[in-house]
Amino acid sequence: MAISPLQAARAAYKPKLPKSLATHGSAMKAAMGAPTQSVADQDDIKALFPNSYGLPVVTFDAPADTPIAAIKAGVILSGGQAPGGHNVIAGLYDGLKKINAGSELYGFLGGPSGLIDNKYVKFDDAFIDRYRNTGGFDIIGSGRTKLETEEDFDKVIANCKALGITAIIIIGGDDSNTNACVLAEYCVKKNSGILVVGCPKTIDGDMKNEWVEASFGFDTASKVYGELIGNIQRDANSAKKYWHFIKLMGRSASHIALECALKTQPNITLISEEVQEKKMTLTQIVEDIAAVVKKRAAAGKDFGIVLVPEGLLEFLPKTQALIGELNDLLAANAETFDALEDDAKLKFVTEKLPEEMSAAFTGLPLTIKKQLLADRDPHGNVQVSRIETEKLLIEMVEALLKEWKAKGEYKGKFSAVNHFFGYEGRCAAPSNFDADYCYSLGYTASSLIGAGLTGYLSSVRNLTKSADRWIAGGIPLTMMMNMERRHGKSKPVIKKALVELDGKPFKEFVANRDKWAADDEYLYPGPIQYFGPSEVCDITTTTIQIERG
Ligand code: FBP
Repeated sequence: MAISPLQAARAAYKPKLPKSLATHGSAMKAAMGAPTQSVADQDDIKALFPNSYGLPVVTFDAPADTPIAAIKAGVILSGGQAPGGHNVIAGLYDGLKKINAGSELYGFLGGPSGLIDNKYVKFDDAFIDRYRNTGGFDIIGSGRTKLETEEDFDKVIANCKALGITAIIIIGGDDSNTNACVLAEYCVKKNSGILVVGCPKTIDGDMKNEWVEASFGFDTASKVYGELIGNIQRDANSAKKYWHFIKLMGRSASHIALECALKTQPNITLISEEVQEKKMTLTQIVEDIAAVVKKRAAAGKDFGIVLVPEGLLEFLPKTQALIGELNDLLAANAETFDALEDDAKLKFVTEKLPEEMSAAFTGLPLTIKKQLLADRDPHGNVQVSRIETEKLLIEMVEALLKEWKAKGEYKGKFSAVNHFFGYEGRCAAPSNFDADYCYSLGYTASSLIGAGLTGYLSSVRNLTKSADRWIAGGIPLTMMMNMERRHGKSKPVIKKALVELDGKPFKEFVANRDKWAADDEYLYPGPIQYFGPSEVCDITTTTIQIERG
């Protein structure tokens, strides 16, 4: 198979590991910390996870006391693609072989459904070598099927037992690791002898907490978007005739938008969490944007850049309540609703919604209404990547500027271009940071399994330091759980980490945004560099640097 010169050069890259693992290999002794609590709803979570609640945080500093027998493990990639997934699998494979050369790794195909339907491949050296340091999830594919029912779990256990597999590694985001947590509990309850370990993946960056400093893929994806935004800024600043509205992925939290703002210093960046905190309406957001357009026009600058987080609409209090109501309504009437034609769907919803919500729904443009009624993902989430918020904002800003112009309050020219950066970043060749971090996460996952641990998330910390100073270990999945409403029911799920408005990265942004709005202080990060000086090639995200000093 033909590969590009960069792929050939990257194939030879040797990812760095934390010193403890690089020195002792992956057969490690787990140093146990104190018992833990879930982030919220402790009584509910404890009752739902009696066998895995309260486990201690573990770290790996010293080698295992005795040799570990060969392990047969199975791995899945779950949810949206994120750069570095292949390196997690490579690290896991190498780690298992290092524990015992007789170990074997199976990859289940197409995400969680592969585990249920028993579709798998068996890895060997040549197979793994083809995917080292490459982007994408094409090694085994991914999917968003939810592992939820006892029937699913029983099939997973039966399939693993038939292959002799005693450990499952789930590489995924908050929803997928929720699956991992529930499956781990079930496997213990059923005395199955199968361990379950997760790895923190998602470009959205919202699977983080005190112990998980970053989800993998966030660094590479935001670097790709940063490059593209920088290029557009140069173009805007050269042509001086367009306002670019750029929607950025991140289904819920605005971490990507904030990171890209700090990297590129655009004129306007909306942060959904702030919009929610200030209980802003769409009209207020539009007025704020139009005010900046007007001010810049008065200074002779009819151009600029606006970054829009993908999940914005879900954070507008009114729309949020509307989406919550729609989710419950659609879940309760799924069969009837699915059988209706588009127009009938709109009518059905308008009639069934409470009066005030129905009015809010009716007031939305038709395209947005249809997008809000589109299928939920298997975890019950609105598929916000399909909602064209950036176009909606352009339309509304344009209309308001027209009004101001008619009143003689605005004299500029507003010509806008819309963009959506999402899929462009999800399968990029992982940055050195993600290549190292992912390989270390996979290697650490093998150590967790080797130590006989289940219900854990592979954790590699101290990420602002060089890789040799990273700390490898595991954190209990139940520690991250709380109760949330999904598909109209209260369910245990891993809590999403939103942008903290009292956190240092957001404060840094606030301290600068007025200056960035008026002046053109654009930064041009350029493409990811894989070879060259460390200060260019090995930098972590701006957010972690600011957060962790
Ligand atoms: P994960 O949370 O599974 O990592 O997915 C994140 C994401 O990339 C979001 O940013 C985006 O809204 C969504 O996936 C798109 O999903 P899909 O790939 O199903 O279109």
